[in-house]
Amino acid sequence: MPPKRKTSGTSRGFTTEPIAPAQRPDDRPVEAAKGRLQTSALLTTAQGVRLPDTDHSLKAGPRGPSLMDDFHLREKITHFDHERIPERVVHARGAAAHGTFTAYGNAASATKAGFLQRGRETPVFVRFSTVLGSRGSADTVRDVRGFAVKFYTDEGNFDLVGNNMPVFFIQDGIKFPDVIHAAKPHPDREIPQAQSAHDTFWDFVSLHTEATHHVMWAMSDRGIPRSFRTMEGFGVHTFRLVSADGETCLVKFHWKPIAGVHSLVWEEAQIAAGVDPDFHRRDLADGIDAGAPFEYELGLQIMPDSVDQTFEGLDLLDPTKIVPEELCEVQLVGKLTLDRNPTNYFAETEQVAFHTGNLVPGIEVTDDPLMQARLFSYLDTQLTRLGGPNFTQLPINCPHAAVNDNLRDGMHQTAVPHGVAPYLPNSLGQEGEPVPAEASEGAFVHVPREVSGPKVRESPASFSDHFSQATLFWASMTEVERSHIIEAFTFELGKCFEQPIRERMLGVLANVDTDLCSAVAKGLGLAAPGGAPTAAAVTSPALSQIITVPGPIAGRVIGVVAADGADLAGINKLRRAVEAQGAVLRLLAPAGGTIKTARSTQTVERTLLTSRSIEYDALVVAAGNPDLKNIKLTVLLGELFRHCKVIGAWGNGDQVLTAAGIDTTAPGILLAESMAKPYTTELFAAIGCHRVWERAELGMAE
Ligand code: HDE
Repeated sequence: MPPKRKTSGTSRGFTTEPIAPAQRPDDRPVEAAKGRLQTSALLTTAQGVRLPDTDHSLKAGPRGPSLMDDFHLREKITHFDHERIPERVVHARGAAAHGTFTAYGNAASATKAGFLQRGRETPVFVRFSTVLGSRGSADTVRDVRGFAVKFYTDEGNFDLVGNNMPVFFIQDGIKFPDVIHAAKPHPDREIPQAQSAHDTFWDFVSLHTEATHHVMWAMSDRGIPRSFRTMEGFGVHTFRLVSADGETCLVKFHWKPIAGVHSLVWEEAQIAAGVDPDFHRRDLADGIDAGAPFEYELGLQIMPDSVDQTFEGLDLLDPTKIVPEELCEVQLVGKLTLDRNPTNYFAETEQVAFHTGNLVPGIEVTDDPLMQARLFSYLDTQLTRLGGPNFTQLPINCPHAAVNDNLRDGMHQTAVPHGVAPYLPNSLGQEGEPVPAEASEGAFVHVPREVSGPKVRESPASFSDHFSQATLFWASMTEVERSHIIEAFTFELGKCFEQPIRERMLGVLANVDTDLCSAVAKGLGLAAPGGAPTAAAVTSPALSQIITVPGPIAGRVIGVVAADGADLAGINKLRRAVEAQGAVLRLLAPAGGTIKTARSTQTVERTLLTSRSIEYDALVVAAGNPDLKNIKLTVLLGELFRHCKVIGAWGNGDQVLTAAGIDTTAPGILLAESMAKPYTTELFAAIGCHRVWERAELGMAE
C-alpha cells in the first residue's frame, strides 16, 4: 500500500534534519576554512578545552618521563596517527577544482535531464587523476588520466566518471582486478611505481588482445598530456538518454578542451617526473589562481536506440571501440568552467566519491559489461575508503538537491534524524516523512526494457574484433605522432626482461600495422613477425592532435631570460601582451633578486638553478645582455629546442642563442629588432600551435 501523503503531522516531527545549507559544496569556502569545530579564537582540544601550550608534553620534571595524565598529548598524537585513509585502489593520485556547467539547451530534445536544459547553471567538482601510481607518485608518467565530474544538479548528483581516452583495456569488468594487478608494481619488490613499462603489464596486454586499441592510445601522446587543460575527456561507455516524452537514444559523452588537445614529449615527461612531480597539479592550481580558468565543452554523439545497439556496424556495448567523429558528429551541448581551487585537499579532493551509478532522470546506463561491473565497484570501494556508508554527508559529496532518504545510523553519522518510523509505508504519518515521488515530480523511473537471454559466461561474437580500431587509430596519426608511438612501444617493451613477452607483443603489433611492428622490432633488436593487419577502411583525422591553426594560449607559460641592463621596457610590453592572453610571463635570470636598469627594476621570478625547460611553453631572450653565457642556460635552451618549443629573442638577444649553440635559422626561432606588436602576434600564433613540429620532421629535434 502506498504511504499516505502528509504535509503536516503529529506533535513528533519525522524528518532527517536537512543538510544545513552551510554544509553544501557551494558554500564551502567559508565552511571548509572554518570547519565544524574551528570557531574558537583560542587553541582548544577537540572537546573545546582551552590549551595554554602545545609544544611541551606534561612530564614529571623537565627531564622526567611523560605522564599518562596528558590528555592533550594523547589526543594530538592519536588523531595524527589516524590522519590517513586508504588511498584509492586505482586513480590514487589526483587534483581537483570547482566550477560551473552551463547548458546550451540543444540537448533538451534528447534528454529530460534538468541540468542540460537551456541556460541552466550547475555547480561541479572535477577530479583529474592518474590510474596506476600511488598518491605520492609523479603527475607526468605515461598513463591514462581520470576525468571525473560531479554535477550537483537540482535533481540529485550526476557523476560522469570518465577518462582522457575513449576506450578501455578490457571488455568485461570481471577482468578489472587482473589488468590492475598486472599494471601495478610487482608484488615482490613493489616496483616500478606508476609505470606500465614492465613485464606483467605487457604480459597481460599481449595475452588479452582486446587491450590492443587501448594501448595504442596509451602509447600515443595522449598518455602524457601537457596539462589537464589540454586533455579531452570521454565517458567511454555508451549511455542511454531519455527525453521528456519517453523517447530514448544512445549516446557517447565527450569533453572538448577549449585550449585544444596537447601533450608533453616523452623526455619532458620524464624530466618533470623528477624535477616537478606536481607538474599537472601545480598547473591546475596556478592557472586558476592566475585567473585563467580551465574550460571544456560537453559533446554528445547521439545515435538511435536500435534493438541490436549497434551503429554503422560498431557494437555500442563494446568499450574497446570508438564511434569515429566523422561517422557521428560530436554535438556541443554545454560548457564546463573550472575556476575555483579546493580549500582543503583532504576534505575535498581526497574525500570526493564518484560513482557511475549516480544518475539523474534522463540519463541511464547500458548493458556494456564493463559499465555493469563499475556500477557495483564504486560504492563498494568507498565503504572501505571513507569508513562507512555515510560519506554522502561529507560536504564535497553532499547533494544540493533536498534529501529525505530514510537511511539511518552507521559509522560517522552526522545527521540527527527525527521521528520513530524510518520506513515506508508506516501508519504514524508524521510531519516531514518522505513519500515516493511521481514521475511528474521528477522521480527516476527506469525506462522499461526487455531483458532476456540464457545465463552464460560468454562475450558476444562482435567483441572478438580486437585490431581493426587499433589500425584505424594508427592510420589516423601524422608522421610525428607515429614516431612517438613507435618510440613509446620500444621504450616500454625495452624495459621488459622476458623475451617471450616482447615477442608475443610484437606478434600483436603485427596485426595492427606492418610498419609499426617492424619499427618497434628494429628498436628492440628483434625480428619482426608476420601478421595479418586489415587495411584501415577509413581514417579519423579527429584523432590526431597536431594542429596548424593556432589555438588559444591561456594558461601557457612564457619565460623571458634577462640580467641587469636588460630592456625592461620591452619586457613590460611583452608581459602586458602575455597577460592579456591569459598566459603567464616568468622573468628568468642567472641569480635571484631584482634586475635593474638606470630607470627601473623588476623582480626575478626564476633563476637558472631553480628552473628547467619543462616549465616553459616558449622562451624569449631579452635585448641587453648579449654576453649572457651559462651552462645551465645552454641546457635549458637546448632542451626547448629539442622539444620543438618556440624560442625567441629581440635586439641583441640572438647572440645569447648563438652562444648557447642554437641554430637561429631553424623553424620556430623568432627574432625581432625590438619588442613590438607584430612580434607578439607572431610569437602567440607560434605558441598557439603548441610545438614547432617541422624541427622534428627535419631531424633537428626530439
Ligand atoms: Fe574506475 N574505479 N573502474 N574506471 N575510475 C575507481 O573508485 C573500476 C573504469 C575512473 O577521481 C575506483 O572511488 C572498475 C573506466 C576514474 O575519485 C574503483 C572498472 C573508467 C576514477 C573503480 C573501472 C574509469 C575511477 C577506485 C572496470 C573510464 C577516479 C576509487 C569494470 C570511463 C575517480 C574509487 C576519482 C576510480 C573501479 C573501469 C574511470 C575501484 C571495477 C572504464 C576517473 O571503484
